[in-house]
Amino acid sequence: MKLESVELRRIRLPLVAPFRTSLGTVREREILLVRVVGPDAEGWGECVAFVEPFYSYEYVGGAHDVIREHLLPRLFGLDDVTAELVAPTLQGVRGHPMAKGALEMAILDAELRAQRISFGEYLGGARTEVDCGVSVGIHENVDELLRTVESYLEEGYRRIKLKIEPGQDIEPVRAVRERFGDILFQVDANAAYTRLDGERLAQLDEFGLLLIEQPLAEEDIRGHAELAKVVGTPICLDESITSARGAEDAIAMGACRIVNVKAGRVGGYLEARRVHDVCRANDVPVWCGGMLETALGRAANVALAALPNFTLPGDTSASGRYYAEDICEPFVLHDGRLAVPTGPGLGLTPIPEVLERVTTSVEICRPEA
Ligand code: OSB
Ligand code: MG
Repeated sequence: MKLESVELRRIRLPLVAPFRTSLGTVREREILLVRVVGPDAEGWGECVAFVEPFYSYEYVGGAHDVIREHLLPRLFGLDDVTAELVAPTLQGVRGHPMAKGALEMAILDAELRAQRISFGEYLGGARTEVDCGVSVGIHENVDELLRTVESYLEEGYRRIKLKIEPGQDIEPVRAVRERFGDILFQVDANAAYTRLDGERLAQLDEFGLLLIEQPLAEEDIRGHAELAKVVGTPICLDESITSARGAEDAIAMGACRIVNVKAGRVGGYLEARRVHDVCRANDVPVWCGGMLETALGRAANVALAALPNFTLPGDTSASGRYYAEDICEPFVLHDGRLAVPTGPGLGLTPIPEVLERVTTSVEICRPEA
């Protein structure tokens, strides 16, 4: 496909409730959407960067800028752009995986729509629906936390993940475990601990957690390997895993026994599938992470989560966990699961009236004449 134009659209969506992590609190999402247009197909991508560079160095304004100034000129130069060509073509631009991943997603959507193949089929999905967990923010007050968790369990979520940080860890975990018994339960620290916190984190062992996600800094692979010697709960990496090769190395060094896969973090769904593949070859289970996506990004995540080595429930929650009104037909939980879309490409597109209402800016980019 020759790219004719690319629309960079910014939208703003309030979250149904503030989401507090050790990195900060998110109250609303400002999201960059990408629409690519070719001669006989168009496709949509969602950039998972947040408005502030708090999860990684990427942020929505920077992603928008690097796409316009550095990534699109390279893609406009190709006579026949395919999703497979995006990463190799953009290799000369260092970093910016979320920006690159959004473009690859849009191009893959356009390509698969034209071929009438779904994301799930293309990626190699092994199931028609996926088990869903939910990520629960840090709550100041244990009673409120228990009420939040209870309502998610009543909705049918199959796994609870609790955000933790030093001082907001042992007691909330104990309270949830005591109240709700034998549920699938894990925690995510978003790099809030240091190498000196081994003893504190080992105190979580008695609660039978599935995993501890990203306790230490993104760069600290060795620290995670050291931690794994004193903490019995399996360590899972999120921020640290930025490529399939990095995943292979982290596993070889004993830094993680489980991997959280987020396509945006590794530069797109094709690299995400490679992360899945190397983990599978190493008998390391993976699960699908989330970045508070709209239904657009969620559709791709749910397709990814259908691959065979996604054996743990993901942060693939229903639309209603995030947004009162989603930009596409919402994902609804059935018996703790979401259905993998079956239509061509992502299988859904934004609802025009809703999209217009939440849009804050639109920029159209075209190849130079
Ligand atoms: O670390 O997984 C994370 C949200 C924003 C940034 C980072 C993370 C998260 C979540 C929420 O945990 C996952 C979701 O429900 O989309
Ligand atoms: Mg995480």
